[in-house]
Amino acid sequence: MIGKIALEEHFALPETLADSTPYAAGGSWSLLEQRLLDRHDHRLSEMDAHGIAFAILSLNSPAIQAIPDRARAAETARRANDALAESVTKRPDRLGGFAALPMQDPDAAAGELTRAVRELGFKGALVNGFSQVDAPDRVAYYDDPAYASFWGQVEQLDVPFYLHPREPLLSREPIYEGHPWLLGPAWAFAAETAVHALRLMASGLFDRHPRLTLFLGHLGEGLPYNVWRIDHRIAKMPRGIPARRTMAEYLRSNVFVTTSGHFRTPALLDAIAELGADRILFSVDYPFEDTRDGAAWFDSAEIAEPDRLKIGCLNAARLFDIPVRAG
Ligand code: GRE
Ligand code: ZN
Repeated sequence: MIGKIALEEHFALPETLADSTPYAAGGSWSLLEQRLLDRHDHRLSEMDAHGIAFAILSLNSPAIQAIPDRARAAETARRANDALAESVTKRPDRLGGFAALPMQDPDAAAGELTRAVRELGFKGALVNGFSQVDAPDRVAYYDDPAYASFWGQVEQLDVPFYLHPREPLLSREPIYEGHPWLLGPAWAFAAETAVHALRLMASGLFDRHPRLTLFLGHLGEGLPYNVWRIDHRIAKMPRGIPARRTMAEYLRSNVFVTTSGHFRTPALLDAIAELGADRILFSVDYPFEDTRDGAAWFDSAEIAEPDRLKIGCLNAARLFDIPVRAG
């Protein structure tokens, strides 16, 4: 399929690059490094080679979220967004931007998102999970009441908030001790991100802001598969949950998921069954994943052709106002 649109595609600033060193597979750091720093040359030729017409770029992980100093987090986010905006301006026909946000300071985050959307033309925000605030072991999750006005501003700007994975803090997660192979994209990313997304839903965030939209990568970080049991058990044991609706209802009314790094047809079919094909969007997770793997899988996955068109490009074109070049 040509004309695909991809939404979880990353770059790095020289100063955030080191955050990605743990994810270089088998001695391939110099290649990963080059690809994270490049925002045009190789990136666009990979997109050309595999039928991707448009990509929305975002900063690597955890980057801003791992800078406890509020002022430095805000400055770095601003620099990242300005650098990305400059690249997007050179190829507005191929590239868009999601803003990095200094969530350490909710007002600064709302201000930076507003600037990124109104002045830089960005399509929304992509945030790498919880933020470390003031000290490396102090964390903030975004269901905290301190984010009430931040979320109001996101809803008002009418742009999505992409909750992207980051590594949990090992000081808080002894379960991974001695099992490094379970960290990162193998498991810990999904576990961390799924719980954070459930915290947002269960907090009643989407009752207060019904037009707010949350994006999740990796086919929803396991939530589509697990949501029936989550709701089944919450209904039996609500324990004072603030949310007025079920998690499945929020998945179907406020959440979109992308195929980033999860190139598996039975998992895609499950996500289609739980959320509907209008809420699923193609992505690769370049350069942590190979564009070839994601595109070859998606182009020949056994799904209905109208769904392939929606997931491959029509949903993103509608949501982000991107021209359709599908075929
Ligand atoms: C991601 O962005 O989701 C990611 C990384 C590093 C390794 C794998 C991966 O940031 O999926
Ligand atoms: Zn990613």
